[in-house]
Amino acid sequence: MSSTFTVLPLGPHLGGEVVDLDLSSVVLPQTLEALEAALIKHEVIVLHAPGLKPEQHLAIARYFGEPEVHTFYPNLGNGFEEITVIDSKLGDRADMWHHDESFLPHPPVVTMTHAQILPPTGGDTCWVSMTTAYEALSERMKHYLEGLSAWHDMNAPITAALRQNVVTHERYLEVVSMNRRHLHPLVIRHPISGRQALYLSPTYTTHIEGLASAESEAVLAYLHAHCQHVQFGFRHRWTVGDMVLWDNRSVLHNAILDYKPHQRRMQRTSVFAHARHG
Ligand SMILES: O=C(O)CCC(=O)C(=O)O
Repeated sequence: MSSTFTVLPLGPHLGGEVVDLDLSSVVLPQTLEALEAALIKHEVIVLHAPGLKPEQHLAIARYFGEPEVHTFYPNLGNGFEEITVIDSKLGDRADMWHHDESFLPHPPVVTMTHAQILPPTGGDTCWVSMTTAYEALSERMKHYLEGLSAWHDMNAPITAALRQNVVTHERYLEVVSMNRRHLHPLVIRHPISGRQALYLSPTYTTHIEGLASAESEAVLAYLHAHCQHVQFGFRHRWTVGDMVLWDNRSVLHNAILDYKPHQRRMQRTSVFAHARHG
């Protein structure tokens, strides 16, 4: 397959920088195919895309899946409802380790975020390779996790946010009334690469089905600590115009909130699996 760009690895396990990409080519099938191959391999890819137009943003998104119109974040509107705006000035934040919307039965497979306004310093995003974290476990531990499933619950972070006094009680009730939670295997297999990955997060995962509460807490605490080993991670310092794509089946992410009172504004789209990827 011929590609019109080069991918430089940003770390031994995850992260790839796409260089020499002609932005006018991002709508071409061979470019999209090569971007997908890079994403599957590197799990997170960084494109330098200042001036990327909303229609190009959506052309990339549509190749990877069915773009989501986000339930509660604002969007660009005017035909670009699938491009969500996450603006710190509106109080929006994502400083928590998570897979996107893992409380859904079929969570988004890929998310792409395009930096619009950045603070002078800070506001980096971090990712953890959950495939590498899984592969680093002992064979005995992998065997133990086989067949276990855990609940992912949207109520968990909103309850924490209420206790921290960073959301209103009305917002808390609104989220809780949606009652969004789902049971997912603790170890998933990527449908394209075939690699296995841990699938849990300290944000949404509440307990492991079938274990006593103390057992579940101990296993989850161990796995969360394991995933925090720095060698599984990658941190991106944004420049305006950067577009980062990540594969929610392979990585966890966390957007660091360390830049108040400055503004950070991103345009992002997450996509649900196309039928072709099951
Ligand atoms: O703003 C970021 O860097 C990532 C935010 C995030 O967690 C998301 O868009 O899902």
